[in-house]
Amino acid sequence: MPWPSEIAPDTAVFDLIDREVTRQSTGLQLIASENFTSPAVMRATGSVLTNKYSEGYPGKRYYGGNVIVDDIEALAISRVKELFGAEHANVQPHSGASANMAVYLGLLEPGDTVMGLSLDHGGHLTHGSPVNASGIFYNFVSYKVDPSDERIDYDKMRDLALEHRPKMIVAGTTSYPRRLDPEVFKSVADEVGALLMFDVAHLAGLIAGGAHPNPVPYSDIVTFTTHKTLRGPRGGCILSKAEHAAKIDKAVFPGSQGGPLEHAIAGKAVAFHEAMHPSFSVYAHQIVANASSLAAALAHQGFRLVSGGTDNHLMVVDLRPFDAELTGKQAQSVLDEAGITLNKNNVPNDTRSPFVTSGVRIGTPSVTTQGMKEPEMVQIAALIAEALRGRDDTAVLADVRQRVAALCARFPVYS
Ligand code: DSN
Repeated sequence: MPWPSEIAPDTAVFDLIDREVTRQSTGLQLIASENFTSPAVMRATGSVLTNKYSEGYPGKRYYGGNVIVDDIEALAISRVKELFGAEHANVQPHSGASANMAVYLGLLEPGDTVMGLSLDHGGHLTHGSPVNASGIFYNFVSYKVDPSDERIDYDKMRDLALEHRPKMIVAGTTSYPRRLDPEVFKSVADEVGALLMFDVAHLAGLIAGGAHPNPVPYSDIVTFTTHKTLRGPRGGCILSKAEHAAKIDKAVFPGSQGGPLEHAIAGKAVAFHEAMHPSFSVYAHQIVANASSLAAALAHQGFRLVSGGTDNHLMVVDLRPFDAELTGKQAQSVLDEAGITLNKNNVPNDTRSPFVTSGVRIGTPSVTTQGMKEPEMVQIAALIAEALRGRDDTAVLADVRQRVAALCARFPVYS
């Protein structure tokens, strides 16, 4: 029996995919957690590996026919261990959230006390938000940024750790523009006898490229996603010290997942290989240089940068000094119309709700993959400011939209 699409191509879906190709290639993609993955990664991800069941691990599967899959997964594991200098790797988590939950399942008991950065100060849902399983099953205590400089208050974090004696400290961020200091986290974790987990979903590519300190030597566990700065397929990964390997593997499978997505694992293997190439380090450093230029240019346009700027791939922009009436929600929607894609984001101690917000988060991984550099960052800041100033004027938005498309046409991502 042939597949139905052999007879009648599914134009409904493929037309929509074509429209998404156009959207991605004619607009500016500034969501800090997104990137353009390579054709090689997409080839692996769209391969026949999607047909295979392979519950278990290389050499210990519950199904036959895994001799090639074993080699693929073993290759992904050895590459990622080499890339980050890790003792153990599990490449099966379907996402960053799955990776984090597997770590908690493997190393904690329900009700254990854990510390994580508050979501509204740049942490992640899976670092103890009350609406997430992490906050439902574990007793998370949140540390915060210092209101005076909007950087993590390491002294208060230590005080909290001494008070609450957590079993684990989670260091990790989704909208924090500053460097994380693995040595400080390690010293606090050691002082209170806590396990240290770094969630570097956002930073993995910068770490692989040497543009951010590597927390692996300091941490019991490091989790990350493979599709952000690392530029791989959508998915997650867990690195650990050898002593935690058995517990982590058991918590991923059978603890929290069934069959691994071996097509995604093959895509991860390709991405790890690409990240080992010397050009990836140039890319990672350019992401940071671009973010720094974009932040400076936005400040010049009258925006306030949370913490005064950025050390990494992203910035959180406080819109209030630019226009006290403008919310993050409105800015996201106006900029969408102008072909500039980013997301609304709370600023620390925001008076507006997470659905409205006073800020936006902007990242440079995608535009850097396209080959844009510092001069284009200055143009992007001007386009953002112009669209937001003229947000009630459809002609202004149409004009910005056109100039955005012209800029993107100079930096085609897929030929
Ligand atoms: N959703 C991701 C982000 O945008 O930062 C985190 O999981």
